[in-house]
Amino acid sequence: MTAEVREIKFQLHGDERGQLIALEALSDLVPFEVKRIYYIFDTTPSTVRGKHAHKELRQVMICVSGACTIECEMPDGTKSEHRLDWPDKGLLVEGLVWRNMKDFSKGAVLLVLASEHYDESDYIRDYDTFLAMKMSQHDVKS
Ligand code: T46
Repeated sequence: MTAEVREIKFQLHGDERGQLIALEALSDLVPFEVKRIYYIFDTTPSTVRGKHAHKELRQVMICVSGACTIECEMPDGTKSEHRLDWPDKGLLVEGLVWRNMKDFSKGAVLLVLASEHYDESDYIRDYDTFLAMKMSQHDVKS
């Protein structure tokens, strides 16, 4: 699984009644079968969640209410920050990406579509292990 982080803009179907967004699995915007959905809410502004990477998991994150920031570190060391502050913004995160979720606004709800069922063995929760794994991934490619 090649690591990837990509911002996604969903199509709005809006009219005078309000907005609607439809997401379909196995599409350009959600390029996997969705096997699990979870959501994070009732956070505090100072909370930092995540602090882990995944080996194989593919996910699309959407802040369906409020806002939060996703901080990512790629296997090549590239770091990026993505503010999800409107429901038409999504973030595709795949493979070995160290991620932190932070700066939650009051009432933020972060919805996540995931390609696999929950599996703790897919998590890398130790940063030094992530560094070692990213070094070996980088070495293989270079
Ligand atoms: C991720 C970020 C964006 C389950 O039992 N089932 C689940 O599907 C999930 C996601 C979690 N859990 C349990 C495991 C822990 O005991 O819920 C507890 C909290 O999980 P965690 O500390 O991993 O939560 P976050 O917010 O740090 O990370 C979550 C996802 O776990 C992770 O895959 O990419 O959101």
